[in-house]
Amino acid sequence: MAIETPKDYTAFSAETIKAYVCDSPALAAIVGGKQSDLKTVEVGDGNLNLVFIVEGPSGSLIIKQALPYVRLVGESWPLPLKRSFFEYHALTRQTNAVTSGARVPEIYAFDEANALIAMEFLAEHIILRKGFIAATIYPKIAHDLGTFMAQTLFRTSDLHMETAQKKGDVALFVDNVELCDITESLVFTDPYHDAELNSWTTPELDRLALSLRTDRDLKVAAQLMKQRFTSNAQSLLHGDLHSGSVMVTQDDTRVIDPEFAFYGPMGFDTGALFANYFLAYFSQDGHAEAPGSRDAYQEWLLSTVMDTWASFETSFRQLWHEERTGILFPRTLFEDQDDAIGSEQALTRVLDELLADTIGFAGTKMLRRLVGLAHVEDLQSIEDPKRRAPCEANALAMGRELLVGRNHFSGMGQLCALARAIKSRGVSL
Ligand code: SR1
Ligand code: MG
Repeated sequence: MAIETPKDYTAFSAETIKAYVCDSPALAAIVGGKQSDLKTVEVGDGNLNLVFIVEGPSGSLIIKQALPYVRLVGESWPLPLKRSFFEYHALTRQTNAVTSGARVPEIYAFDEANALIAMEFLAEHIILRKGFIAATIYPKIAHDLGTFMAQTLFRTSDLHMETAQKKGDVALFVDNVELCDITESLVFTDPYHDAELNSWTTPELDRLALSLRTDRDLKVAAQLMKQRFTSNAQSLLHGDLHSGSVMVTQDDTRVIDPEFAFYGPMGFDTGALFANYFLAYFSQDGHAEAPGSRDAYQEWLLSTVMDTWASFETSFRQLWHEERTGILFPRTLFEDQDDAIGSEQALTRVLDELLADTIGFAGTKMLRRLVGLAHVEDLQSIEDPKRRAPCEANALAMGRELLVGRNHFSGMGQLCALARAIKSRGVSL
């Protein structure tokens, strides 16, 4: 289906963005100087958008602009510009929802006609995924991301929000149709049939990749998770919370790029992050400078899995006790009747369900990065397919176990034990 691009939209270049910035009083005041003083570069390396760094004598900023098509594929795959509108509104809600831990960049301006957001340039930060590839330890990410997820997911849910506001917001974000459609196809369906844009390390991974299509338990599980994705408007999700959507320094963590935002199941965001921790884990053997040289880093990744969930749970429990002001599990049924045990029982049930969702979604998010359209740099940057394929085979085995066995894990410790066991026995190609 062709999507019409509005007439007043211009896709900028590193050169033409200079005049745009100078013509905007708010942006010109940040960068300072004249047009000829500005240094600009286009640095977008994601799948969808243009990203410009603009530096002037007084300051710098980032401009992220949506293209009317999928950058990764080209103009043959049109994609509406309105994703920028959803990203902007998700960023404002996340700004309000987070009071500690990871934050989103400061937003300077939103231009709906040009599908463009101007925001803080995080010059010192790098993309977390690149940090993982370089085996860099980030001591704060577990706390910061666990807290970010708990705060954004709890505070945009029926556990906290006023009902009219929540339903109004669900109605606003439900129009992010095309981005949801990408997820519905690319994450939940395409890996399990001969979708045109699928790819994998061939021929090494052929047998395992093709086995997904005849794995009945796996296909049913993937569709059950898809059903939870499409039919469960629990919270405002980031919608694409992988390690490429996180920027870090040693002491600061930021979450970027919520253009896939919509109201969906909490476990989709948490699952995405844990999937990417495990993808990073299995990729390390392909980056190891000598056998075993990344073992300690892999253990740090697993400790980060544990600590992120612990931080998420701690923060979620605190919000449950202090900010449960919405329509679900009202205090009138529990605390106001001196029934603290009932409140704890309900919280345990909610967290158990969330853990199972997290694990199931994590499984789908791992598998799609191994045999679907969009792969991850953790694995793609292992140049030798003979080294890459065993890492991918291990990750594929983990993804399958998580998806099919999602209701049978008691906690993140079991997932870490499974990851270690898969690494140590190695999956046959
Ligand atoms: C066609 S877009 C492919 C993927 O890139 C984004 O990061 C999302 O994960 C999407 O599924
Ligand atoms: Mg993105």
